[in-house]
Amino acid sequence: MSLQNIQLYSYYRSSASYRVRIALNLKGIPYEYKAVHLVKNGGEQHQNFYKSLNPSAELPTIVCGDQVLSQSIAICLYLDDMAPEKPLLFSKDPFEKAKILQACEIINSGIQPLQNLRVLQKLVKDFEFSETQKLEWIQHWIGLGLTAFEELIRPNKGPFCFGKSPTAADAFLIPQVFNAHRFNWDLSSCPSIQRVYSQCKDMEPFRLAHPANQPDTPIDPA
Ligand SMILES: N[C@@H](CCC(=O)N[C@@H](CS)C(=O)NCC(=O)O)C(=O)O
Repeated sequence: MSLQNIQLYSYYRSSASYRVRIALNLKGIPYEYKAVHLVKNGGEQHQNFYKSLNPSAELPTIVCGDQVLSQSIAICLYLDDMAPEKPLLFSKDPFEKAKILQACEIINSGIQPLQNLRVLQKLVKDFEFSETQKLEWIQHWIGLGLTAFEELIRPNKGPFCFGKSPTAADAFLIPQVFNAHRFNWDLSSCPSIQRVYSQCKDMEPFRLAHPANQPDTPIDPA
């Protein structure tokens, strides 16, 4: 896959898509936005066309010609391998790279899957969760994950998660902070995360990737 003419299958509020939007912007790689609505008509991610790109029926997916890739960590690693001359999302140093992956995985495996749409739909449909129970569930997993993330990055002086320039850890953290705000999880116990958020939020690669600024953002986002 060359990094020319990339298409990104995305949904404005999908946090995993938001990570890849930030990563592409940080690396200065242009892309065409292909919207997949996760809710409309039972979810366009379940349509055959999209499942032929990603059998997991999840966003994001990048496509370039006949080359197709999903899973945000895999995509970010690939972008670094293909464009190492651009700012790196992971470090060249093996240990620093592994620490960045550790941070990404706290969000990618420890929080996001537990608040994913299909999980919440199952809790409501088969276990009769009320809106209040659903919110408590989401807040519980956000709290566990972000508290661990805070401990992980606290020894660093910043201003980003791991030093003076943004990495994949920041590209994963900022969408999760968006969800913490969305689901009213109080970040006051996480000063390092708040510092990173203040640093990133107005930077162009992050601002352009924000759910409020996407081609499929509704005029009145719920
Ligand atoms: N680990 C995956 C997570 C992908 C994922 O769960 N995407 C969500 C949106 S953030 C999705 O497409 N959910 C659709 C559904 O639950 O039906 C990644 O990093 O790309």
